[in-house]
Amino acid sequence: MNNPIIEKIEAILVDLPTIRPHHLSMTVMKKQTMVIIRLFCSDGIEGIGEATTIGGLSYGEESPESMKLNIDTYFAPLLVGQDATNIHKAMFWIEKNIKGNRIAKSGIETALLDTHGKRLGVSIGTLLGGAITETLPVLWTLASGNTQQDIEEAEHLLAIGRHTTFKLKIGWQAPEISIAHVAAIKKALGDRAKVTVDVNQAWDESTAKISIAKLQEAGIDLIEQPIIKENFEGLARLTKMFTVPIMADEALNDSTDAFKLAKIRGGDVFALKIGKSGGLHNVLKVAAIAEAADISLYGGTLLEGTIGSVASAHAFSTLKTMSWGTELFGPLLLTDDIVKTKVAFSNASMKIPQGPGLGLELDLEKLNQYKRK
Ligand code: MUC
Ligand code: MG
Repeated sequence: MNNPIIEKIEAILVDLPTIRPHHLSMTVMKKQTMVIIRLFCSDGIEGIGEATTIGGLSYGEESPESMKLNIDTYFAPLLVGQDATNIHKAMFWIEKNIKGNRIAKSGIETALLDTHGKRLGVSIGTLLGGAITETLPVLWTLASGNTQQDIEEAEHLLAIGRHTTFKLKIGWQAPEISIAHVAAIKKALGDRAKVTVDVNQAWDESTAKISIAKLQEAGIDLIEQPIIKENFEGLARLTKMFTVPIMADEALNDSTDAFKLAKIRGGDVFALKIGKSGGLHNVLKVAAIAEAADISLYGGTLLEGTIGSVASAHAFSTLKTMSWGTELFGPLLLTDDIVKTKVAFSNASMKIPQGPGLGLELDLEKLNQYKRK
């Protein structure tokens, strides 16, 4: 019997507004652009995937527009006609012929896993060997750009029990202003919430030394990517210098980075992201290196919508321990969704859909409404 083949791949740019401006050190987001992938197979099964980055080209080397162009021009011709049931073989073929483009690769792998899960009637977590959990802790990022508004947002989310950990995006203002902002929020929330910060590479190493000391003093729980991603040794020096844990985010993409960082302990915690690593299988390789080096795990996001967030959740659900929880709140930052049943967030966690594949269904009307014309 012949296995079903991949017949067609579509990459669709979808623009969804955010619920409020989201301030990061490199950009202010007022909308998110997702690349939604539809992968059609000869047995009539369609799989979906998502390739999403932050702020056009301000976060990394792939933009939504470049991902669509590269999927249409390079990925699709390589995949059409290939066995739709052999994900490792399809991804090996892509890897052999396409350099970089890890976020696009992650979206494609997600769509392949979704089709195969639907075909076999099992979730992606099951396809990956089995999920250890059906829920994951999820924090919320406070990034309105205004200290008082952030406090009010956190108070509201604490009151309704949706989140108990808050990540603050800093580094877009002078260090002393950023630190005063963080200290004010931590003081207001006290022991009722954990507070972490993400500097998104904004400081040089000497600024980081002075500033992290103050953040540690203010009771901050975790410091994410304080310095430029290339400075692995600096990350190792900061990790050694402070009690407050340091997390590698932009410095860490695939398992090669993970190995280099683990060898010098560049970070106490690794931020896992399927997009950074080039897919679900690859992110689990990063996790394996972290586990071997006794480096803690954190489930990161590139602010994907529901499809990318659920794909990440399926991968993370197969890990033994995610000590620092996840930040898979992307769908909650958007004003609307393009899937029929939204994912449930409550008690500071996400309930991972358990249906076949991703466990999601595209809402074609919504897709059409938000699709870039
Ligand atoms: C990042 O750098 O971690 C995660 C949460 C958020 O607000 O931005 C992202 C990206
Ligand atoms: Mg980060």
